[in-house]
Parts: sequence; C-alpha cells; structure tokens
Amino acid sequence: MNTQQFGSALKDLGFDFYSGVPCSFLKYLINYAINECDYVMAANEGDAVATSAGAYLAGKKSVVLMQNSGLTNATSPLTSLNYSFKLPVLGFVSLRGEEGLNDEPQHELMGRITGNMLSSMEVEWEYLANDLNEAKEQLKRANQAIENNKTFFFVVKKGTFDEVTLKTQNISTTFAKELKHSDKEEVSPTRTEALTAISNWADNKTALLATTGKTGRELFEIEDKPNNLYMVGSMGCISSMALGLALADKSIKSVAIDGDGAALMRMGNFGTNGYYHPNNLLHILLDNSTHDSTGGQATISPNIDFATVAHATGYPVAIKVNTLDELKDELANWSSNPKATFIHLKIAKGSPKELGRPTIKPHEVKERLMNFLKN
Ligand SMILES: Cc1ncc(C[n+]2csc(CCOP(=O)(O)OP(=O)(O)O)c2C)c(N)n1
Repeated sequence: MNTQQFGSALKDLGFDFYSGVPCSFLKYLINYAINECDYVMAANEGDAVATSAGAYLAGKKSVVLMQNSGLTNATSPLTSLNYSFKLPVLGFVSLRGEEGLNDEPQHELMGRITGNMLSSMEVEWEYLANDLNEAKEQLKRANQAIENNKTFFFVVKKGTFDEVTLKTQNISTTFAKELKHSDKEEVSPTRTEALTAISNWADNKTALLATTGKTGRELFEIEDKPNNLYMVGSMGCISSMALGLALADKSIKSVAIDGDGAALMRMGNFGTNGYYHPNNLLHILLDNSTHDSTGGQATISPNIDFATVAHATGYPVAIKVNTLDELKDELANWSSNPKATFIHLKIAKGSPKELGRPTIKPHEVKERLMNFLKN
C-alpha cells in the first residue's frame, strides 16, 4: 500500500510520535516516521515501548515499530507497564518467519508464535491489510482500542508498504559535556532521606517517576502527590519513560528516579537519553548496590562508575554526588540551569521496616498524573 498515505491517515488520527527499532519489513513506515514525525531511535524494543508510553502521558498518541524478534524484549513493559497502567500504544510488528516465506532460521519459531504471543499478552491485534482503504478501516478499530486505553498491534507481512525514501538523518553528537565527581567522603544517606530531599524539591511543574520496587513504595509513603508515578514491573524502563515524557511536553520537568539493578538491566537507554538529551530530563540514580526489593542480593554496581558511563553516552551533565547536601545543591542547580542531567548517589541498603505499598492503583496513578500534566 501507499506508505505515505497510510502515514498521513495515522497522523490524521493524531499518531505522530514514534519510537522503535528497525525491521526490513517495516523500513518504509519507519522512513516515513523519521521523515515526517517525531521518531526516537530506541536501543531496544522494550525501551521504545516505555518511551512511547511516556509520550502518551503527555497526551501524545504514540506508535512503536519493531521486528517480531524484538517482541520478546518488549514483553516486560507490554505486560507490566502498558497493561497495568492502562497506557496504550499502537504497535507495528513484522512477521519475519511467516510460514512459506523460507525466511532465516532464527525467525522460524517467532514467526509461528507472534500472533499467539500478542494474544497471550491480551493485546488486541490484526494482520495489517495490503489495501489502503481496508487498512484505514483497520486503523479506525485500532484507534478505538487506544481511546479505550488498550494497546493495539498490527502484524505486518513482507511487502506491505511501498517505498519511501529516507531523507538524510542529521545525527548530532553532544558537545560541551560536563563530568563531575565529588571529592567529599561518601556518606550514603538512606533512600528515605534522598527521596525526601527530591520530593521536597519537586515543584508543581515536576513529574517524579520512581523505579519499580521499594523506590516507588517509599516515595508513596513519604508523600503521595499527583505528579508522582510509582512504577510497577517494567524494570529498567523508568528513564526511557521519562525521556518520552520530556520530549512530548517541554513545559514539564521530567525526573526519573532509578535503581542500580534497574539501570543496569537496560543500560542501552543511557545512550538514547544522552542522544536526545532534552533540557527537561533529569535522571537520578539512587544506588544501594543491591536488589533491595527482592531481598538485598548484591548487584555489580560497585564495579561501575555510572557518572562516567552517562558522560560517555552523551548526557550533557553527569555528576557523582556523595552527600545529601550535594544532591540538594545539584537539584537546585538543575532548576536554575536545566540541561539533560544524570546524578549518581550511593545510598545505604535497606528500607523502613513497615513499608507499605501504594494504595492507589497503577491506572489511577496514571490518570491522576495525566490530569496534572494537562493543567
Ligand atoms: C524483568 C524483571 N526482573 C526481575 C524483577 C524482580 N525485581 C523487582 S525489583 C528488583 C530489584 C531492583 O533493583 P534496584 O533497581 O537496584 O532497586 P532496589 O530494589 O535496590 O530498590 C527485581 C530484581 C522484575 N520486577 N522485573
């Protein structure tokens, strides 16, 4: 079908924010998205889903594009972020390994189970038609699902889209990068102290997105506010989500509060965050060197200089702070001179003994945050 016209039909329905990882079956739709819309080059498909979900928080109808081999990577956010928070995205997944195609061996099994996988994840889906008029009818159904807060996927067979030439992509690199390591002694405050400082600092133009596990639970206990989001599941996705929000709404300060285990799980997103580096993105890593939420098992974080990694992956500002006062100073600095920034703070292991869980449901948190962002 005519890709340009299909893309325009998507745009007419309000879909103009894309993120994904390329597949040759989808290349012309991707070329269209890069040429004509906002397209975030994600490091992997799960990050693409999280970034699109973040953009949706700011009211953008968003699209993810992926090869079916990448559906596996996207499974964690599709099942625990989009599903739990009722955060819909429109997906296009290729059908590599379709029966009879004689495709590469690595696509054989995925080709057979792509539809079943989507159904198992309770994602509504259809094979995308070759005919534009038919496809436009399908888009209406997909749009209906999205408007009912349900993710919808199209499974795309080989040769569905006609050619769109990719315009030159200007890949810019970040210059004038700043890397700072505190020379003070490492104090390792508690997470409660660090989160209290962050929560007290956050004004009513700031969204605090807290990573899964005890970080979200503690933030909820410290102060439950409409500009907070407590991630459940989707481990490692918080900064990709914050990126989507920051790109989609420049008027909001989008703050990801990450954990070391989570950050390590999807570290490719450091590169994407660094590449796009919107001024309104702040990525704070509270590093207790453990998987605290699952019993305090060690992570490999003591071996990693996260600020240097963030610097090397393109964050304009990357800082290692060692005390609570330094954290507060850097938060204040960012408020007065916002640039995409990464802050690393070592914190103590452990949480308050009687730690509850958010009593508000994930989808209520989302609805509340979206209302907050609208006003
Ligand atoms: C994909 C995935 N694997 C494992 C888990 C189980 N899990 C939940 S929280 C957590 C630890 C996260 O560690 P970190 O980000 O350092 O935060 P902390 O628990 O220390 O606060 C793990 C392993 C999960 N939720 N998702």
